[in-house]
Amino acid sequence: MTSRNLLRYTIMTLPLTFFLLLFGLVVWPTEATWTIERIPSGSIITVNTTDDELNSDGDCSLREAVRSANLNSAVDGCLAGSGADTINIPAGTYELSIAGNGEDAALTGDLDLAEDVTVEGSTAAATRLDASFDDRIFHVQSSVQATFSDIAIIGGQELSFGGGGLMTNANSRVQINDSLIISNTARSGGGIINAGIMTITHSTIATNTATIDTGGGIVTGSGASITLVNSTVRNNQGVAGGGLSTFNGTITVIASTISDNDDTSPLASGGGIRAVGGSNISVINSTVSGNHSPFGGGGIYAFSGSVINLYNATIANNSTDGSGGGLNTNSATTNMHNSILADNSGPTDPDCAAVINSLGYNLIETDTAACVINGNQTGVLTLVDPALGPLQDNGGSTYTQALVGASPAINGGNPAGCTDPASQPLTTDQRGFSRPVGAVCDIGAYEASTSIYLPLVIRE
Ligand SMILES: [Ca+2]
Ligand SMILES: [Ca+2]
Ligand SMILES: [Ca+2]
Ligand SMILES: [Ca+2]
Repeated sequence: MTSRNLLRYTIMTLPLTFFLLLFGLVVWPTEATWTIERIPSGSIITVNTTDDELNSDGDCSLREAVRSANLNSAVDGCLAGSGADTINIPAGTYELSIAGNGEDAALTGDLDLAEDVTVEGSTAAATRLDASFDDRIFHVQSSVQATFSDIAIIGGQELSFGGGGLMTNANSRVQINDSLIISNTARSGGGIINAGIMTITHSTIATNTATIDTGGGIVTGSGASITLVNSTVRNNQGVAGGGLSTFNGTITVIASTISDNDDTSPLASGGGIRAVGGSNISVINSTVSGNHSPFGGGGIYAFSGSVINLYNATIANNSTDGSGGGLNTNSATTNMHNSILADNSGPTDPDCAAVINSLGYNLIETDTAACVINGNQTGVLTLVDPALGPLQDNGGSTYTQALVGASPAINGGNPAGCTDPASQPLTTDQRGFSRPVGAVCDIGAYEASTSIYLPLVIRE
């Protein structure tokens, strides 16, 4: 093994080592065996000071509220918790300052959630949680069900472990709605490290950094899963897997955009999404655009037994200095249906260094020798430009790349209908606009209409 290959091998196995240490001894339940005894819904605990404190001055800080919810008893001026409580956090900036990493009772450092709870802000723009110590902001412990809504988690840092903004333990179930996870930093999973079942809707994960390992935005562990719906993962940086990364986990991207994420190691792969060790990735009605990786797979990289399902995906404008600007897979299965792989860049194989199992009706612009298209060739277009517009607001809650002019992707989809991997019809495009327009749906995440969407409307 040359020193270059040894370094590459080391980089590639770092996440494996890390996750075996993290999750290797955990036994994961299947969906069929999953049971959680729901505890009764509890109190509404309203925070009434922005100070980070645990004292007896008569008010209710966020830390005191978390302790009330965990202990089901009154802590300082907070209402006593009583089961699955709701913590209300009014508009304001809450700077966490009581330091103490590695503690799990919400006494110091991160706010540890030990019992089912809902954490509700006012809006993500108005309720801002920040940290000025070396620890993340929230830690959801094993088997806890937690919902976060309308908050911004900003500036957490966890430099010895993972999850700068949020960490979840095994068997947790977490829902994040209408929130921002921004500018957090960690060794692994700059924004989030997830070991449970997580769903994120109408939220943005942006400008987070993984300093030593993978997953600038989000890292998902072995047996864990993350589902993104109407959400954006953008401008994150990791050593590898700049946007999202998993080892033997599941990532499902629905009506969402993964954009402008980057890898910092020259030998790293997977700028937008990185999947290794038998992972399962689905990108449905979604856009992967503008991501970069030095070594390969600027958009998506998959390795060692992973499965990728691309259904009405648009994978465009990603880049690499190595091979496979859009897509790079090795010993992985890549199923592709009604999807666009175009306008990516790289020195040898701009769009693809992969063996694709076509399910028909794909547009793959640059069909080089390293980009093998097996499977169903019906409706497969190569060596044509899809005429994509720039990634921008075209309506809906996420940015998309419109089909402009006489794009060959328009009405190029499967005449039997655009579907998800479970063969369920996709009745809207990524933006939520009706699909199909006309008799046949379009290839990719965007369904062109006969009228042009104008983001700015000036009324008389
Ligand atoms: Ca107090
Ligand atoms: Ca409680
Ligand atoms: Ca903790
Ligand atoms: Ca703590």
